[in-house]
Amino acid sequence: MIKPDAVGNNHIGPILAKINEAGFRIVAMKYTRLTPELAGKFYEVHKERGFYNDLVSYMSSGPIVAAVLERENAVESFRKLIGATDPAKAEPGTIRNLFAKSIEANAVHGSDSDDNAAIEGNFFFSQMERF
Ligand code: 3AN
Repeated sequence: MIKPDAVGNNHIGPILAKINEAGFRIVAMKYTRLTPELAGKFYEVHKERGFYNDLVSYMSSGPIVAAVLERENAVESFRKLIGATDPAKAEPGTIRNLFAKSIEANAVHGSDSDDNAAIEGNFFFSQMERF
């Protein structure tokens, strides 16, 4: 997912270019906006964390881009490409190092396991929308 800060700052194009250059295939993609209810559902695993309410309002504050990506070893490779959750700690050249503003407004989301990638892909896309 490309988050509201990155969409609002016109970083969709440069981020997609980085994703393509790193060898990912985009198999589904949409520009949309999460309602607070949907953002709350997407981040349900973080419900007990102190930052949950802020995260939900932030993630529903503007449009996002959701995509399903394919590549060998995709989850690990993508997390390497995006860098650490806190952009101040993200390696130079990573997407969060280049485009993120803060630990909350951190430009992109990546699934943390193959199982969650399947769940999160199904959250945004039906079978018909994947190629
Ligand atoms: P990642 O996105 O790197 O997998 P998670 O899953 O631990 O990180 O956190 C999910 C999202 O919650 C992050 N992308 C970020 O927007 C937000 N977040 C995580 N930790 C914090 C924090 N300490 N303060 C504010 N927001 C946070």
